[in-house]
Amino acid sequence: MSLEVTDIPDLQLLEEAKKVAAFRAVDENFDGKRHRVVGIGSGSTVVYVAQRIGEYQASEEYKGKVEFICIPTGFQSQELIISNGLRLGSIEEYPVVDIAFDGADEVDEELQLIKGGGGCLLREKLVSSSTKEFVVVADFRKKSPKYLGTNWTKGVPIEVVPVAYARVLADIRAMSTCVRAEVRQGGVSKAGPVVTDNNNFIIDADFGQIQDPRKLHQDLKMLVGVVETGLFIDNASKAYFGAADGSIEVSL
Ligand code: ABF
Repeated sequence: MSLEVTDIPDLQLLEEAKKVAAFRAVDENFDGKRHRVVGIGSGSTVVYVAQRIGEYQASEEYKGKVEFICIPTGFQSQELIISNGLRLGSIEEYPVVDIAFDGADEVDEELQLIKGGGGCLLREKLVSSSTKEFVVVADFRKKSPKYLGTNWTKGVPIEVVPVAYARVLADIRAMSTCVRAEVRQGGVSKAGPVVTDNNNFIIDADFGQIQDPRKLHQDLKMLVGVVETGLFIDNASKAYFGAADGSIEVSL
């Protein structure tokens, strides 16, 4: 689909919304004296998180005195960490993270999330489960009016081991709330399944409005071959939503 000239101002506003959310989230939550190990998530909003933390690292206050260690959730965030002059660490070296910032596909009123639209859900969940504070940064479109599954129709990403994909797909399609489920296509060759950083496949499953995300997550995790789901339950401590007019909404 080609972009119309009239779409460009909206895209710029959306970008501004992501930037204000990310900058505000870092400014209000990141404390370089306490937060030495920092999780940096994936997606387009977290780009501005890495930029802001890079600015802190380069500031008079921290330059040459303190080095933040940044833990990535995938290849893109690894590149972000490096390109912003930050020190790259790994979750194997630092299994306890002080604070982490990441985007989301949907956020409900209880701060339960759908993540994994970018395909990094396992590592994102590993980092978000290993951190003391998990701050979500997003634009206004990601806030669900009430239930997850309301805003977007992509559904819940589910990471599965390749050999089990057909079995898991059949099990998910047999669930009473499943509207549809497909293996995500468009990997490197564009003709086959997307392969994650962990060499797994992703199934995108649409369950319509999700009234009990915890139960759905548990049911999915019970299926043999499911490695992780994109339902992030009780992980987030705060969410920052940037609006097109530059204002911010914070959910606690
Ligand atoms: C990652 O990036 C994913 O979990 C989520 O799917 C996505 C959000 O991206 P963006 O910030 O581009 O909306 O955090």
